[in-house]
Amino acid sequence: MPPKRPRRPRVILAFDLDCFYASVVIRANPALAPLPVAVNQKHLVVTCNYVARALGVRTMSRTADALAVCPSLTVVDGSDLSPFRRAAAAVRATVRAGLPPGTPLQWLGLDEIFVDATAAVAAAADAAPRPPPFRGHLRGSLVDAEDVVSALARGAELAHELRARVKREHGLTMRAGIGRSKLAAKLAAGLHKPDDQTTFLSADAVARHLAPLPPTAIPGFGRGYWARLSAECPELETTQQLLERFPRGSERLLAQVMGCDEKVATWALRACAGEDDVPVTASGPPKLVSNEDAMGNVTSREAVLRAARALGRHMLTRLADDTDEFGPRQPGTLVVRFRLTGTGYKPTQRAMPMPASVCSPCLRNGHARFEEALTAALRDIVQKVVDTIADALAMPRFSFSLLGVGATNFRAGTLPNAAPATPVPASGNASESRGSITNFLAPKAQRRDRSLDNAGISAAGTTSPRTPEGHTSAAALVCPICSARLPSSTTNEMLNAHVDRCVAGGGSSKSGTPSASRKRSRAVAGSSQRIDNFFQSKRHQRRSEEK
Ligand code: TTP
Ligand code: MG
Repeated sequence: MPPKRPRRPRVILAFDLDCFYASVVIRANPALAPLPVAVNQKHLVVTCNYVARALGVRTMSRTADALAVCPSLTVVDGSDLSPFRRAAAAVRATVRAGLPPGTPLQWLGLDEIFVDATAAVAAAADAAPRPPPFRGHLRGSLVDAEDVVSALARGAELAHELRARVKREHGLTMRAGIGRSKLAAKLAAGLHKPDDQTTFLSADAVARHLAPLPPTAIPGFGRGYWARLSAECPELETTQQLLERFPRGSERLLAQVMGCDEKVATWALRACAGEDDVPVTASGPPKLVSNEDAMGNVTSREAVLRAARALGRHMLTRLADDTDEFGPRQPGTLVVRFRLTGTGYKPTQRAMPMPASVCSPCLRNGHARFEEALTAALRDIVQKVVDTIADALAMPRFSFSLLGVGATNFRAGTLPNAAPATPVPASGNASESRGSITNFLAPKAQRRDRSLDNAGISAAGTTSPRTPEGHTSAAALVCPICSARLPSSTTNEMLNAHVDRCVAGGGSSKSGTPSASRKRSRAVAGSSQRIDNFFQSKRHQRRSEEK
């Protein structure tokens, strides 16, 4: 038997950019650096620099309150996320370039990156057996096995190099956490702010750090669970007390109390003890690129069209940026979401084949015909939006409180026969060409189904994404997101629910129903996948991504 290769110690790095949006704003205007600076979105301070923090400004406070606390605060509008998205992509590219090919890299939101550096560190050990001295702060004692300590020291060195590289190339600072798990690395990254790094040497050190803290200090331990737990066991305040009250073996009982799966309870107890084996799951390009605008009450056709144009432009520039980062891909489906004032919280959502102009190979940053292609694609998107909301626009009075467009159902590569950008007539704006808008979505019978009180996607949107415009088959009931063929007995309501699930899951399963695909992915990923989702602790992340 060949000798068993010793198991390599796991090394995980977590990076978090310092006061990210504020740093991007200050980089563009360095004169702001010594001043207190806050970034405002919808009357809230979504972040502020460390100068402002020292003067008492708090993230997620109302901007008016922040100004009361710190009258000299410079408030910058952060509603356009494009500069932040671009900065995040550039940082990701630099981190990726500083790692051996194939190193798993996962990002959460725009400014957090996890790296599984196990293989990179092992390769460094093969090349230079003497470990470097530790960089940054240490938590725990150096009593663990020598190979573990050396691997963590190499991980800390790698984190230091990557941070220096990002600072040099992009003028942005980030902090790092190093540990043997994502939990350890993530918690370590929060310990010394800004522009610094910390290593947790052992699970014990993580447990000791968590012991006096409430379980909600564990990334992913939701407040809902905590509320149920506290209601049942009001005496519990810390993770240590939780471990004493629910020792190993009482996972089922804890699951009952928290109202969760036993696997989640097992994960929670292990996390309290500083243990965690959730993998770093390599991130890929987003499955849904969408922009949405909660608009107050928009009552004029012109304002709706302006919003549609702005949203479409955002989506197209994001698609072009994604092409820079991930290579070309074709969005098969356009998703339009809207909400009429007074119709509840849930927006109506319709999906339809993406206009060919959006798949133009000219829609790449730096392409000579980019602007021309963008104009043509924008015109087509606005037409689709107008078509989708035509019933509302035709009413004597209407009021929209939300509008959104998104691209999904991506396929890799460029279309070999993708239509080149078509020239736009000088007078060809969407409002003027209303009469000529083709309702490619549906034959008449189906069009009737698209009444505005039908809160969701209509049967009209259920054609195959690759069906050429104007040649919709009424018989085909195919989900435009996951391409699943649906039984002819499927009602509109069932269809809406199906498409909602697909879009929410960024779904693009090649076949089968979303629930079948969910079951499949569950079988593959097991509980760790779901727990990994818990890791996305920042509530704002999804919001930022969907904006
Ligand atoms: P964070 O990493 O939470 O905060 P930060 O980078 O600003 O500061 P820190 O140095 O403590 O890491 O969030 C990253 C960015 O996400 C932040 O710069 C602004 C944005 N954001 C929102 O859009 N909404 C929110 O609710 C929060 C908290 C942040
Ligand atoms: Mg940050």
